[in-house]
Amino acid sequence: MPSCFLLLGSNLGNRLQNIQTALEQIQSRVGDLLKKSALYCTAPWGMISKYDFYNVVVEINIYSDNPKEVLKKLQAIENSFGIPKIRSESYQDRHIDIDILYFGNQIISEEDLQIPHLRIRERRFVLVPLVEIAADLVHPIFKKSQQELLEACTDNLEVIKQQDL
Ligand code: PH2
Ligand code: MG
Ligand code: MG
Repeated sequence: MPSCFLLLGSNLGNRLQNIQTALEQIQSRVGDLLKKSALYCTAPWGMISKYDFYNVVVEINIYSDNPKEVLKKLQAIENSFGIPKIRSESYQDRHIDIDILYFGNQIISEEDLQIPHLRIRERRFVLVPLVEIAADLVHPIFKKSQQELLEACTDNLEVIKQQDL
């Protein structure tokens, strides 16, 4: 089974508890947790919000080789935290957000699913935890390691290590 990298984010409620609960649900319904980055406190990216995020990147060994099935399960986990009242095009404060960053070496470009995640290289809050657990992992399109992507990243928003998980 391919190994898959996920980003978890929370900026509402008990952020650490939200992330821990989501990780337990991922472990029981989606795949075995292989590696976990530390917990990072990160400034809101691409949105105006009073609330900083907690972000974590994990590597999992997924139980299914079907990315659409994995996406559905992750969305079900997100929805168990409550469905946002307003459907909006812009980013919103969230109890939990789970994004697929990489799914093995697969490249998928569909309306509801893009893998690798389209904005990895623009986001320090993704690259810092990724480098912590997978510095040498090569991006299947850009052919650059996560370390190289971080070195080239021009995002200056704060990413501060909070604690180990
Ligand atoms: N997620 C977003 C938009 N902005 N900023 C930070 N720091 N962390 C996130 O997880 C995040 C964000 C959309 O999903
Ligand atoms: Mg997201
Ligand atoms: Mg998302």
